[in-house]
Parts: sequence; structure tokens; C-alpha cells
Amino acid sequence: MDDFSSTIYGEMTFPAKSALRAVRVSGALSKNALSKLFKANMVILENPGRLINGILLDSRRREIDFIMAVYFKAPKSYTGEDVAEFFCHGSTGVISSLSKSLENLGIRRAKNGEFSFRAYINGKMGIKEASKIKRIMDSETPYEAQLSFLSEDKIEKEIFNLKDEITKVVALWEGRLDFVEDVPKENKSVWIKELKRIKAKAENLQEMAKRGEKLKSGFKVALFGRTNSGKSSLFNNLLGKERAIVTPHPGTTRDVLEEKLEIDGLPILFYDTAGARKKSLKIEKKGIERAIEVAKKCDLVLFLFDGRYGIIGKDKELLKMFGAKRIIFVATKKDLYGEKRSYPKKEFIEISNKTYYGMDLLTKKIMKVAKMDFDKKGIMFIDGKTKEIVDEILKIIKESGDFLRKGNEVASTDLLKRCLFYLDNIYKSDSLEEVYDTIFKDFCIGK
Ligand SMILES: Nc1nc2c(ncn2[C@@H]2O[C@H](COP(=O)(O)OP(=O)(O)OP(=O)(O)O)[C@@H](O)[C@H]2O)c(=O)[nH]1
Ligand SMILES: [Mg+2]
Repeated sequence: MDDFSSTIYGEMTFPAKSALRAVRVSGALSKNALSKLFKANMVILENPGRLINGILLDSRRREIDFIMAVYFKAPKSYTGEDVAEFFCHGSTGVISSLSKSLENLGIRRAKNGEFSFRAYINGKMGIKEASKIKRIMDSETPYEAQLSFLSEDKIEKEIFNLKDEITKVVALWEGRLDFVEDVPKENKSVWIKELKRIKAKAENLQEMAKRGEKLKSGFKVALFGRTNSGKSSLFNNLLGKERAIVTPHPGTTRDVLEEKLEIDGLPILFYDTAGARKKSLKIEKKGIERAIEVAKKCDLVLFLFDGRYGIIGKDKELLKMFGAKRIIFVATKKDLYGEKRSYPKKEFIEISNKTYYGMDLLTKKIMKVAKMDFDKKGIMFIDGKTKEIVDEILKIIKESGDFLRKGNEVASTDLLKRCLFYLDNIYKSDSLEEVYDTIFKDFCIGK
């Protein structure tokens, strides 16, 4: 990764037949590339930053395509080096010809993220901006993209607040220690209270990061209930396709099915599970165990029951397993019983998989719960390094508390100072190799 003197090229667009494909070149030979491979009425090298119409040539100056090209003169370019960009017709033949010609000029293919890495080396972007770009590129839903854009500034602000809080407490404690050797017992609770304030802030940060991770993986919803309650039918209706097999026979679904949907810009994962019944076969039992296991891990359980019978016998047994988990009770087969039923103590939604009665309401309810988890204020995407630092800080705060309780205020203060050291290092760069591996390696070739 230390070969910064070579000129590199990479395709910026997706390599497929399309309206347009673009190739970027960066380094000292960019000018060569333009003067040898681009022909126009205007001298492109004398017009930096201007997109110019012309003709693409190959190494033997044969005409290949009508294209547009632009020249950026160092340091006023993305990478900080001389840059040439070629916007060609989206043809495999044209791009192959251009690649070959560039290689003939001694220009090599870029590695993933190498343009951005050079931009970083040349001071064109910091770690913070690079992390932001990485996150934006990784986002899969509009909501995620929006949050990715805000994330880095939010992390910086939160880290700053935490640092500020710790600095204040350290100053306070050091000041007190200058005056008294032994802290009186009655004052100890004040120290502990101060430490708890910091801990709450750090925990909040950790919590927001966890939500960020959850947003990446999706909000998980399990469809759970007895055999024949209509889980697979609802699963199919939610997805708008016949994904799961539906039959009138109890015990149709034997394993867990998973499908991702985007609703209101949020990724929602639905799990169809095997239903339980009184006399389950051996194979069904395995399925039911898996169903319980999956449902326990989900963020929300839709507990389905046949609306004609309500929550009975086995349902109650199954319900006990979920403890405090968020559950929406769903009475199915509304088309078969008409009158609104009421079952003791449980609030429930009535639906019909046949007439789609109640489907909108059910979706709204699911999204209401999901949105609570994905509230913008409470989410942050943090990278692995920051996550490790936050975890470490929480560990140190805990140790600092242990020392306080043992009456060793000096040791607790020293530990808190260590937290400050860690926080100072969040936006400090590691070795170039590490920076490349943690951020730029995942970028695409032309980025
Ligand atoms: N009339 C009516 N029939 C339904 C409704 N929902 C499901 N069914 C029928 O009930 C039977 C069982 O439906 P499934 O969706 O396979 O039920 P399940 O809960 O997945 O069953 P298992 O996979 O065996 O646990 C099928 O014959 C469905 O057509 C509904 O809302 N109304
Ligand atoms: Mg089923």
C-alpha cells in the first residue's frame, strides 16, 4: 500500500452494459492518458475542471467512442493528485479498450478504495469524512442513508460530551484530593453519584450504537402460534408473494423461514415458524424448539391464534416462555366468525388472511413498535474501534467505582484519567496500513 508514486486507474461505475461507464485515473501519468487517448477541439489540459466532449482513442490512436472527459489539476482534485476522468458509453468493449490503453501507458489497476486512500494521505479527507463515506456506501435503505450522513458528527458530539463530563469530574476529584488525604465516609456517596453520571452517559452511547447495529441487521418480527393459526398465510400476505407453503394440515411448516421487507424505509425481517400442537410428531418438535429459539431472539413476536377459539390451553403455556418480550396478539380467520370477540385481558388485532381484513392496522402496529427502536435520536452507527473504546471505558468506570467503594480515591481518579486518554485516541489515526484495512479496503475499485 506504500506505492504512491504509480498512476492508477479504476472504474467508478458498475461494470455492466449501461448508459454510461466512467473510469478515473490518478497520478502523474493522468496528463499523458488524456493527451494520448482523448481527442477534442479544445485542449483539455488547459481547461482543468471542465467536462469536454471528444473522442476516445486507443494506444494506436484509433477512434473508439464518443465520450466526455475531464482533467483535474493537482492539488485541486479528489485525490489531491492530477486526475483524469473518462465518461464513455456503457460498453464492455469500450472499457476493455480503455483499460488496455491505460496499462500500455504504465498505469496500473487501482486496489479497492485506493483513490480515497490517496485523498486521505494527501490531506483531502480525514478519518471522520472517510468513515462517513464508508457508512453512506454501506447503507441499504433511505433511512439508513440519512442516519449515516448524520452519524459521524453525532458520534463526535457524544464523545465530546462524555469527555467533557469526565474532565469535569477528574478536575473536581483532583481538587478535593489536594485538600484531604482521607475522604470522609459521608462524602463517598457524592463521589459515587458523580461516577454514575459518567457511566450513564457512556451506557447511553453504547445503547445508541447497539441500535445502530440493529438497524443494519433489521428489525426482527417472529410469527408464532399454534399449528393452523395462519402464520404462513400471514407471512405470505405481508411479503406479497407465496413464499411459504400453506395447507389445511396442521404441522405444515417445519422449519423457520426468513424474509426481509422494507417498510417505510426500514428493514424488517419476518420469520415464519413451525406451530405447536398437543400431539406433535418428533420432527415437528424439533421445529417448535427452533421456533421458540428464534422468537425469543426477535424484537417483536406476533402471537397468532385462531379467532374462533381464542387463546386456549397450549397457547398459554407457549406465552409463558416469552417473559417481557413485546408481543402483538393477532386473532386470525376473522372471515369465519364475524362478530368481534373479546378474550380476557389481552388486547388483540383481528385479521383475515382471506379478505385482508385488519392487515393495514397490523402493519401500522408493527411499524409503531419498530419506529420506537429506530428513533433517530437514539441511533448511532459506530465503527469497531470506537465501539471497543466505549466498551473499555465502561469497564474502567466500573473498576473506578470498585476502588471508590474500597476507599482508594486516588486510584479511581487515575483510572478516570485513562478514559480521557482513550477518548483522545478515537479520531487519531493508526498506522497507514491499519487505516487502509479498517476503512478503505471495503470501498469499491474506482472509489
Ligand atoms: N378462512 C380463513 N382461513 C385461513 C386464514 N388464515 C389461514 N387460513 C387457512 O388455515 C390453514 C392453515 O394456514 P397456515 O397459514 O398454513 O397456518 P400455519 O399457522 O402456518 O400452520 P402450521 O405451519 O401448520 O403451523 C390453511 O388452510 C389456510 O388457508 C384466514 O384468515 N381465514
Ligand atoms: Mg405454516
